[in-house]
Parts: sequence; C-alpha cells; structure tokens
Amino acid sequence: MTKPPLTLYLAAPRGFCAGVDRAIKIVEMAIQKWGAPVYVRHEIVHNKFVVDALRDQGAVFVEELDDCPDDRPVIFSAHGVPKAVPAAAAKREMIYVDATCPLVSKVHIEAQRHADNGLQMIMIGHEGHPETIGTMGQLPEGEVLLVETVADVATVQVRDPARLAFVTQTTLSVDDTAGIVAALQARFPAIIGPHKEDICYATTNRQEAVKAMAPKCDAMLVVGAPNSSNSRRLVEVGARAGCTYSQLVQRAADIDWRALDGIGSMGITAGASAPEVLINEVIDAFRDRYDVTVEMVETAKEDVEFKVPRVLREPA
Ligand code: 2E4
Ligand code: SF4
Repeated sequence: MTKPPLTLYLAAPRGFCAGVDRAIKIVEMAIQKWGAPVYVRHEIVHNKFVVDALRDQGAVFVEELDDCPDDRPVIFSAHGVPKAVPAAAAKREMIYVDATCPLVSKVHIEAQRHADNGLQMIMIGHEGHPETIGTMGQLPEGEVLLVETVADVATVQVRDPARLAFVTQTTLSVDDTAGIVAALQARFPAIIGPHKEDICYATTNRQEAVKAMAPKCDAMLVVGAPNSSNSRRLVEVGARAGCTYSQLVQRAADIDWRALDGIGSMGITAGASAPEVLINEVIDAFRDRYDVTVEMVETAKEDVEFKVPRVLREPA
C-alpha cells in the first residue's frame, strides 16, 4: 500500500535548553563524583523519560528535603527552590548542589534586590508551580503577591502603589504576559520591572518558532510532559496562531492517529525539557505511516551554554 504524502514541519529551536542540559549534567556528574544514591528534590526537569533514565543511573527523586538522609548529596531541580531549602540543607550539614537554571536564579536575585530597596514584589506566574514557589520563597511568606491573569491585576491589594516591582516566571506565554504587564503598568504607573519580563530566551524562541510554523499546519504536536509549563504554553501558542488541532504528547504512543486522519501537513516541536530521542520517535512514527517530507521552520539559532557548579568540576 502506498503511504499518503505528508509535509512535516519541524520547529527550530525546539527541545532542550541550556538550563535543562546543565541540570541533567549536574545529576550525572554528582553520581559520578559521589556514587549512588544521589537524591534529587523534585523532578530535575519535568520529563518522565529524563527522570527514569537518571533513576537508572542511581538518582533518587523525592519531593521534600525531609525525605533525604543527612549523609547523601542532594540536588535541587532546575525550577529553583525557596531560600528555606538550602538553609535547611546547610543546617543538616548535607552536601547539596543547586541545579536551578541561572536564568531563574537571576530572577531570584532581582526579587531580593527590589525588596532590599523597600519595594513590594508582585510575581506573574502560575500558582503552585515549583518555579513560582521558589521565586516567591526568596522573600518571607506573604511578602510576594501572585498575579496569574489580567483580572487578578484589578483586585490585587498592595501596600503602597508608589513602591512596587514585579518579576515573572521564565516559561510564561510571551503574549499573555505582555497583557498582564500592561495591566500592571496601567494600574500602578510607578511599578518597576525588567525591560519586558523575565521570560527566558529559550521560552521566547520556542514560542516564536511555533508562531511561524502553526499557520502552515493542519495539526501540531508538542512533545512534552503535562506538568511542563513551557511545553503547555507551546500548545496554546500553536492553537492561537491558527493551528486548531494542537496537542501535547509525551511520546509516539500518545499520538491519536484517528484525529489526524486526512491531514497533509503536520507541525512538530518540543518543550525545553523534552529529549531529542522522543522527538525522533515521534517523527519515525509519522514516517511509518506517511511519505514524509521534512521542512525546518527555523526562527532563531541558539548557542547558550551554562557551566556546572564548581564543586562538580573539581576532582573528588
Ligand atoms: C526550569 C525553568 O517550568 P517548566 O514546567 O516549563 O519546566 P520544565 O522542566 O518542563 O522545563 C525546564 C525548565 C526548568 C524551564 N524553566
Ligand atoms: Fe532556564 Fe529558560 Fe531553560 Fe527554564 S526554559 S531552564 S529558564 S533556559
């Protein structure tokens, strides 16, 4: 039987960012340096495949520092942790390595600096997400106000509208965030913030590529996990940019082939925590069923790299 033709658009950039590369390397190098088990507080990045592979190498994933023994090293995930977490590890004299992405740490420093200058902080982020918990946890409980939507901006109660600053989660929708920032600036003209927001280069680039790709596609798949904020934003961006069938898949087995019946073009991208092997698995699944022509939709080139912490570059 001849296979139907399919143009497969591949977004670039897609998949792993520099912060994810570094975080995974930190776990691998820690296991090499100290032997197994090495504890990891929270999924190092939001991807089951990455977590399972590291578990096979000797990582033990836990949600709380209290679940770690004193005498084994612990790594904090790429999303960042409240200040109380490294403080508690230090008090227990544990070896700990912080795999927080440097671009998240930068936001932590910003929040602290504004608070030191006497400004009340507002965070634009998703409630309950570990990055939001980590960034808000740079300051004492109740000091950072959270807004998630434009509607929240209308009701947020501030101490002094003249002494305010904002920070954001790094993985938000660029367009939604612009709306929330505009609403903040309209209600609090004196509010201080970053140039635009704290959304990182990788989030911005992956959303831009999807915007360029989506209008050409009958359907679009984002390889990523359901708890991955940046991956879920890519699904939304694709739908808004004109590709009505925009879905998240963890791997090829998740593809709903019946829903794709009759398509002639397909877009594929991946969140910052999704490994290339899973993207290739998805592409191969299309090659099995279609006569595929691959076309790249490249909107940026990335060459960002982050060093691992010094303790892992030194001999044991
Ligand atoms: C840390 C910061 O934040 P999100 O849920 O998108 O995290 P994920 O692990 O999916 O992606 C990597 C990452 C980690 C992104 N920003
Ligand atoms: Fe860092 Fe951005 Fe990657 Fe998050 S998505 S880990 S902030 S580079």
